[in-house]
Amino acid sequence: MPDDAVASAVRIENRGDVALILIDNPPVNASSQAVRKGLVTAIEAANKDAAVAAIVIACEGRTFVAGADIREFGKPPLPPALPDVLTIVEASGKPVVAAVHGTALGGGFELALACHARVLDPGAIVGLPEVKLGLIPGAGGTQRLPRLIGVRAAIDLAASGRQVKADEALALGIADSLAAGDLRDSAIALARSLVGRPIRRLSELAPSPFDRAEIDAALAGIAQKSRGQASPLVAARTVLLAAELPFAEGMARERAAFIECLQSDQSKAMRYVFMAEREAPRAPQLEGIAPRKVERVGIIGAGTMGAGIAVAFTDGGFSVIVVETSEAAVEAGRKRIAAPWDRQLKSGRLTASQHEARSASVAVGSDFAALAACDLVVEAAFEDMDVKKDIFARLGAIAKPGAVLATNTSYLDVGIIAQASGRPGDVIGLHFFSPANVMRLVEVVEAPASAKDAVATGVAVAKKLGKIAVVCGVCDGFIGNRILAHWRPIVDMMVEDGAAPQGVDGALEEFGFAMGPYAVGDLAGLDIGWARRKRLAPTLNPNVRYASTIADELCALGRFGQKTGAGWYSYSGGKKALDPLVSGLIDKVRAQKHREQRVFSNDTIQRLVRAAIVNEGAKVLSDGIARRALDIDVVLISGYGYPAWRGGPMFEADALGLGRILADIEEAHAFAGAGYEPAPLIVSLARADRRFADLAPGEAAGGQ
Ligand code: T1G
Repeated sequence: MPDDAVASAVRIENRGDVALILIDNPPVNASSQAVRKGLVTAIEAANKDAAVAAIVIACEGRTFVAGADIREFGKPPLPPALPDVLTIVEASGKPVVAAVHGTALGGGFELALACHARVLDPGAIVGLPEVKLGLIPGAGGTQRLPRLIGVRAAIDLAASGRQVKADEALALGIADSLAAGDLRDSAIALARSLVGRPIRRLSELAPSPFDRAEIDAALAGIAQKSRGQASPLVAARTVLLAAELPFAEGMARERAAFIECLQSDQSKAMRYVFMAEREAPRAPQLEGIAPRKVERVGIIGAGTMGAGIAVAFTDGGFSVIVVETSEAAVEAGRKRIAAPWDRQLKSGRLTASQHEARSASVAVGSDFAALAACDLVVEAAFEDMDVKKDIFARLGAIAKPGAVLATNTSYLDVGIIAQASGRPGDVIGLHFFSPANVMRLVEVVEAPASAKDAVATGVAVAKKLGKIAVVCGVCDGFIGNRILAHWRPIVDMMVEDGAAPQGVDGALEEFGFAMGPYAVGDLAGLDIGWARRKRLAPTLNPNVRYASTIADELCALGRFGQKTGAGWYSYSGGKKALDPLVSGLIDKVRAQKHREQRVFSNDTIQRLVRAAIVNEGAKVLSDGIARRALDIDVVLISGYGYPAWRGGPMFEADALGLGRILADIEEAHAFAGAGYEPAPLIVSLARADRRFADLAPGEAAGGQ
């Protein structure tokens, strides 16, 4: 490590008798090897300097240390290890105060805990998000934090990975104070006030007493909520060791558990997802393309999606106008838009003035011409091609030159909509996921005529909304809904052949999905899929097994799910319950179709669903709808709840190996029939795989 790299990463400035140690490692001051070396040098120098009475550690740029350098993981460790650096910081004979701003996360928060006191900027955030990488805190967080805030609170933070705002950090005792003025001045003043007083080192404290039954209940809750991911429970149990072992032994156990997690498949998968989510918006075809400027945003339609999109853009700091078709719809839309802010005001997440400012910055009306002033217009009207073509014909005529015109369609051909506008170069798809102000994913649809800077504008806007943009091409359902429309029927076939909807839901929740497909259908509304099936009915391929008969019959009875109080399940008083009418309906359809019944194990359900997802993902890739496998993984994880600790379907298929995934794809094809043939890409990759070397050139592995 060259000395100048260390010197540029960490330097000391003297503030009278206080040594101000400044870390400067853009973009997020990750504790790289240079930072770690520089910290040791600086702490040792400050302790040797007789003119120094106290020490402050602060960071340049937008944030205090945001964690260990993720890019070092999986490579040979580079000394000094962060836990050892923090031991040196904490052992300082002179008081050390952390001046925390931005997001002090993971190793950054652990550095702050190794200091003897902490001053937070009022806007600062702290947290231990290691579990989001399949890890646990590995530099003393599980041992110091419970000694500061208690075991129960420390378990909550270490196992959930949640972020803690400054005022909560103060209330928990994490922050000694919040900076009233300049952060560094406040920290320097606090450091001076500690001179000559006993130094409080967390490692020397014992956690306060706690209720064991409460902890056991918390551990059980964490196990249940983790849905197959290991590290949250490991983190919680390691925190608990702080109450059972001396600090040094607890640190040794933390290190061992951290290394085990670091080497786990789950952590490799989650670290891939972390990088994939940041790589996804960097679509290769947009390199060097500047987005257009967007300040004023227009939204057509204030239904569920339109209202959610309006909230997302308003929360994102844009000026928003929403257009509806009638005064009644305007009024209803206004209420729908205000609803999340009303809830946040009630729960204290929004102040009254913030609520007022949000409501004031979105105008809802029925004057279509008002959209002419917008830089971006997002259409979220009824999911019908004729309706959308009419809207885009009108919009194309009035929107200002250079405005980007986006449709929020879930399935329809954006290319056709674009042509209707008369200015197809300005038209893209911005496919938000419901609720649009919550879900992180946006599919940015590049139609054949879309100008590259229009697509780049969609990506840039998504990032400003704090969302993850994935650029895709035009096909029925783009990436996510196309794959959903492919694997969803396979579970319906299982239900026709003997599986119970609740059994399928249970198997896929055991796989790691937050909710099973039948519960999701009831939540989203069964009428949406029904409308699509009716739209596609004339184009149905008679050779492909039709598996939506039961769903169609439920819809024909007006059972659209939670919104009608009944769907696959019944919902009285908001409680989901099995409904004998549904099992009767299933038996009737099974008899009508003379389906031979069989038992489907959880393993079979999980393997065949994953196989169908991977297989259609491979077809999405070979069709060029997605350019990279990571695009598919990011869509399935952030839009459809595929468990991140599996890395996404394409990552998991690679990890499983072509032989296994191809065998599952072939089993799915044998069960589901036409439409489930192995994708050429997978077959060709399988042929390239040494395990298929004995295949005669003409003999396709997947029965092509
Ligand atoms: N290491 C290396 N690079 C990082 C990084 C990290 N920890 N965090 C972010 N980056 C890069 C990121 O890849 C991107 O680079 C750029 O910074 C901006 O990130 C021992 C073991 C801090 C809230 O999990 O949550 O400490 O792709 O686009 O939206 O116990 O980054 O542009 O080249 O996300 O403003 C624990 C992870 C690590 C925090 C900022 N810490 N980072 O969000 O910017 S494990 C974390 C974040 C650990 C210890 C354990 C976010 C952010 P590029 P960004 P952002």
